[in-house]
Amino acid sequence: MAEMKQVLVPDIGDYKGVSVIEVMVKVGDTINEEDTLLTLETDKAAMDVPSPYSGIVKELHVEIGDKVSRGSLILVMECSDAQPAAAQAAPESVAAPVAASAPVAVAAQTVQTVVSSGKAHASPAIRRFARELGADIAQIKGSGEKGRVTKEDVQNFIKAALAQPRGAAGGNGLQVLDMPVFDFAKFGTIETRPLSRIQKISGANLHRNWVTIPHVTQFDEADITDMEAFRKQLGAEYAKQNIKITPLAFMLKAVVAALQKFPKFNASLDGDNLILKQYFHIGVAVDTPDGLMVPVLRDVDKKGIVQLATELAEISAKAREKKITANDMQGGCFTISSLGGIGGTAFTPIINAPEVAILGVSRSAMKPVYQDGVFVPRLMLPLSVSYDHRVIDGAAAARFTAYLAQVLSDIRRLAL
Ligand code: CAO
Repeated sequence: MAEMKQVLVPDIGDYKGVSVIEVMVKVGDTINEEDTLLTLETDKAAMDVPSPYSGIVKELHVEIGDKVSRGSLILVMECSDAQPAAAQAAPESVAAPVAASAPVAVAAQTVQTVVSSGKAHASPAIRRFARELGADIAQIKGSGEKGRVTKEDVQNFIKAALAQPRGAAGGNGLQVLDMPVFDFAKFGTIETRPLSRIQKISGANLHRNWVTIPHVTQFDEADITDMEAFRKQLGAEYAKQNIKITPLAFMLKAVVAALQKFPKFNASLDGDNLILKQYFHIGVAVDTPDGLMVPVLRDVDKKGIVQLATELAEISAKAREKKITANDMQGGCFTISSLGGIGGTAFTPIINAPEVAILGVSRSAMKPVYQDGVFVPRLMLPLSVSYDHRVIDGAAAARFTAYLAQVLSDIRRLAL
């Protein structure tokens, strides 16, 4: 049967006239035994007052700023269940103590926690509330007395976080530890070199793309034996005009053929929409002494291998001579990062947002390939396609990469 019970301020040691700094309940709330009702603060300690009963709050007799002492009436509650052990053990006029065994000692410990954080000023109950909602109390601006973080501040912080747009442009709410500061000189001689402007800019972009895009990398190999034979033949023809035909010019064309067959790879995410592009501008990662740059070759679908080889040489020279403009690096649909001239068997390139996929090319090598019952030596090119899994499924990525390998293996397909 329902019973009305008074909840009083419990034993709080020798403190009298203690300030109420937080009231966690209101009339009509259903609360459980041990839920925090309010937080009190003395000049030395902040302490939570838990509920000795489960029930419904019928009357509330305190508000923030009130001064209370042991025995002050906090609220009247309608309880339907049997009285809990803690309440039974308490003196009739006083509800359960602040903490079950050693109230003041526990409260003092709580204060130590509050003070040691050094950043946010918040009661233990508010800290717990923030923790339960996954909010970092240190990031919440307090609107209460002396900048104290209130329950409303935590709620508003969570609401604001939820209202932020998802995706690369929105706040990502990553809650990670700060990197510790190391004194490297303690362990040996060091030299400090500032990062170049390009390194700082590309580093920040790479970091954002790495943490905000769910990357998966698909690996495959293309048999480029025939392509290489043709490239060498073409290279000899154009050498007198000083045009170097590198494998990358063929890859640009092959990538466009694959983008045309799989349009989702030639897209960008815009909120809940996918923007499918009908142009084919391909970025090429260029290694420069000052860091990584990604100039964009325009309308690759409309250009031939020789023209692309020429433009590639021009744009990479421009990048290395620091003559590249912001315009030269904009509007890309897909990026190729080729480390083939250097080495390696595979790698996992980072997507160049807002693009949704990137091709990494490693060094080709002669390998024995089993064909018609015998092993034959073939020149195999490793391909690594990283893709945004929000846009592209694994099966589509496998088909795209296999198709790319197929086109490179038989470049006559570029003419189709
Ligand atoms: N396998 C084997 N050899 C390859 C090859 C491959 N996949 N790709 C290129 N090569 C060869 C070329 O044929 C050339 O050989 P020769 O000098 O004997 O003709 C040599 O490697 C050097 O090629 P290159 O670098 O001059 O030309 P490229 O078209 O392959 O690359 C460019 C141009 C600008 C992409 C390249 O110079 C570059 O900067 N690569 C680095 C990109 C990068 O840093 N990516 C990482 C980004 S993430 O950090």
